[in-house]
Amino acid sequence: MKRMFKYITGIVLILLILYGIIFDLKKIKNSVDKNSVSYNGWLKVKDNNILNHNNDTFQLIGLSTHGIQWFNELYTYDNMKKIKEEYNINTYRVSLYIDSKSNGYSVNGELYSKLINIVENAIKLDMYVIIDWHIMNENPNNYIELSKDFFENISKKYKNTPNIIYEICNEASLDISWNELRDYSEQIIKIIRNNSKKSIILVGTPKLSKSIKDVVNNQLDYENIMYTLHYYAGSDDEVLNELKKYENYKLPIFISECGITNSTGDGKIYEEKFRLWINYLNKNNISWVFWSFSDKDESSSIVDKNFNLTKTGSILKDIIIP
Ligand code: IDC
Repeated sequence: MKRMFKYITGIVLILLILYGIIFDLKKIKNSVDKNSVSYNGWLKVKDNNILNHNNDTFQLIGLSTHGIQWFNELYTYDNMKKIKEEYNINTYRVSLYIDSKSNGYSVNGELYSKLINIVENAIKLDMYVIIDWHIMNENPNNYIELSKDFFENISKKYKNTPNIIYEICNEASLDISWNELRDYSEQIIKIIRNNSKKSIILVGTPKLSKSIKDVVNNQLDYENIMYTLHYYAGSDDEVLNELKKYENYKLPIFISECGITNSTGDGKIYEEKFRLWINYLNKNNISWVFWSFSDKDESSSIVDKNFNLTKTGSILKDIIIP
């Protein structure tokens, strides 16, 4: 009788332990963040899609910083964490302005360490992070040596880091042809690829990154390249038209900047148009980044000086997490 009792208690104990293990495993499985870099790993480009390391399609959705020479204090780990959680985003884009008028990197070498700090915050948050060489309405060749040097250093530093995505020219001015831009891009891509074999590289397109018509039949001959388009709801109807027009080409497109205002970044908010735009992107699994994560007093900013969401910030939240 005693023996029987011991035997049954033993079995019950074993069952309890097994149940505990299974329950814990389930908990661990449920707590895996499917939006994170740990889960998705190195990304790759296949036709017009981004795939994660299990070859499942994946969409990046995120926010772009404003110029880090002006708003560096805003991009602390805590603030970036709050905004990540508020919006459930998986990507930050860090804007490194280059021009001297904006006190950019060409005259302000200190920005390098500021950029690294923000990139490191994003890595700690297990997010993808786009390093944006923020050429603004200029010829990227004006800074070609600086650009080569920068991408050589940074791609060496991050050659084994799957979080990093390189954007090698934000917006080239209207007078630059695709051939010229393509040539610039090829020089920089070679440098990055020499260090980092797999990272996705985002290439700016003509007309301030608003036109792919010359790109579709003259693409770069490298893997894991995507072409950027920028869209502002108040001024860029033609960008959406162009996207639709060239849909069949399966060009890998990345929307590295889009906004709910007109292209000045200020003034009226175009909520309806912006919603239609995002619907189109989400339906087609096109990755997008919003301008901007800043508290500047302009209508494209998502937070105010007290770090509360602005009207734009609230609309965006409702769009991302309906
Ligand atoms: C805008 C900022 C604005 C700043 C201006 C010049 O919102 O505060 O005064 O740049 O530095 C872009 C650019 C991006 C612009 C944004 C909105 O890439 O730098 O930011 N925009 O104008 N392309 C189209 C729109």
